[in-house]
Amino acid sequence: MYASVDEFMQPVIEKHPGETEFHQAVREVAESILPILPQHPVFIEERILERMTEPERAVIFRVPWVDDQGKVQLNIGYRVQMNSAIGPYKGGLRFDKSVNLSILKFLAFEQVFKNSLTTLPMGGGKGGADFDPIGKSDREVMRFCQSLMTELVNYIGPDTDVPAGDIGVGAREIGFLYGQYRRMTKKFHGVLTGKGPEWGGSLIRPQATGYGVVYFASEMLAKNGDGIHGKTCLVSGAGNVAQHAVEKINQLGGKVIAMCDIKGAIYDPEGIDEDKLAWIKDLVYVKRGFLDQYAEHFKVEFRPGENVWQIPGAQLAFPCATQNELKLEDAKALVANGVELVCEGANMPSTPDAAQYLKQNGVLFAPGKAANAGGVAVSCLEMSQNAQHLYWSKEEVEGKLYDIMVNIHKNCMTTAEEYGEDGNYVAGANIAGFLRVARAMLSQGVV
Ligand code: NDP
Ligand code: 2IT
Repeated sequence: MYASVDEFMQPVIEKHPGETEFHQAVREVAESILPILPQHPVFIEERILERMTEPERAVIFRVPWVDDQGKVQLNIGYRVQMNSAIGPYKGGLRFDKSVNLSILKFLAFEQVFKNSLTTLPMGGGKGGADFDPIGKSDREVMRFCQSLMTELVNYIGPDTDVPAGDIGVGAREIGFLYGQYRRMTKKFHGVLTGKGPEWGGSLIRPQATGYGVVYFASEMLAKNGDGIHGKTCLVSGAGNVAQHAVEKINQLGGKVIAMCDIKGAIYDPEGIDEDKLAWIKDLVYVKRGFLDQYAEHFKVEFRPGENVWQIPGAQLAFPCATQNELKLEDAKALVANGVELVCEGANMPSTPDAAQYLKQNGVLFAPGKAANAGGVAVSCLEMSQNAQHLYWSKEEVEGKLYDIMVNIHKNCMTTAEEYGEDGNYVAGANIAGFLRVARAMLSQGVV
């Protein structure tokens, strides 16, 4: 047994040098799991946590493509297949210029615990490329997706590994990827999720992550007899997760006064209502524009290069953009401004010191791997529908999503309580996610 988290981390850092995001994600889980291992000596004996920190497989490949000027462009493609003890690898693809192996390993690692929490049969994986979609034409995105899939096709399948969207990968990209997969394999089946509703996509999948995050926050507040109604909120990001979080907050009677993207933040004290949100959806997905245009159009304040966390007047905060976007100084501003709850829509958006500061100062804090699991959960519902060759109604899927989020919340709470960490959603999520995968790995031997 390890004397400290540092001792556990030492070989992880030595074997995966320079992968800071991956180290951060593993350390956060180790902090929750190492203290409970003495209650499960067989997991120590069988080195379950050590095995979980090593990907089953990671592939890296060249993605060449030709731009609109006829020039050859080159990107790096990846698929990290982290753990398949409880089901086929499942997790998104990210296209962003920051993508590297460390980021995808952290995301794949988080995905293992998240997918376990859903209680559905999904292992964890993640992939993507250092491709920057900003400023690329539809044709360029299509050629890139076709080139990426020409290699990725070798590693995926409906019972092997089922990718989906993430940052920079939405309906357009999933369409191009699916088209190339179908052309190469001559198969029409559920190999990707987040597909269009006409060709196998589940209703509510686009909304699922954002809606699920807000359902999770509602459950956290309901514990104290409170709710979203009448609350003022900050939401970072302006993409898939952020937009649908705003939509659900509005539906439940809350008000969102700020959002942001890579160019900066908008501050709209009157609230981003349904009509303004529809304008943002068109801006982001049709015009491929940025929020500075919202500020200009609706005559509200734009804060160039800033995030939303310094903006006063809110009680609830939803980080829905990217990893490490909420830093210690932001956490301090949130506490000083009276924020009561931080519910993570993005994966690992709070830095470790920020998360600790929020918890120490009495802010209700939910980690992404629990709160944003609604997206992958509905992805699994999409796989079920595809396997049965039928579609479920919007109401049916949203009802199942709601039940799943309520259950994840309950599981995090009761597990935290059981292990003496009452009210600690981070410990509850890590332990509950770990136990299911650990038991499956134990049953399946040293593989
Ligand atoms: P999108 O690409 O749809 O949106 C991402 C948003 O975040 C964009 O508005 C983008 O701005 C902004 N953003 C990205 N990087 C930065 C940055 N460095 N600084 C400021 N803003 C930034 O992605 P998603 O909404 O799908 O994903 C958001 C987060 O949620 C990610 O952490 C993802 O891993 C996580 N997630 C996603 C799920 C899903 O189903 N899609 C499921 C669970 C988690 P701009 O457009 O200007 O680049
Ligand atoms: O981080 C995530 O959970 C996702 N990007 C969604 C994964 C999925 O397979 O739907």
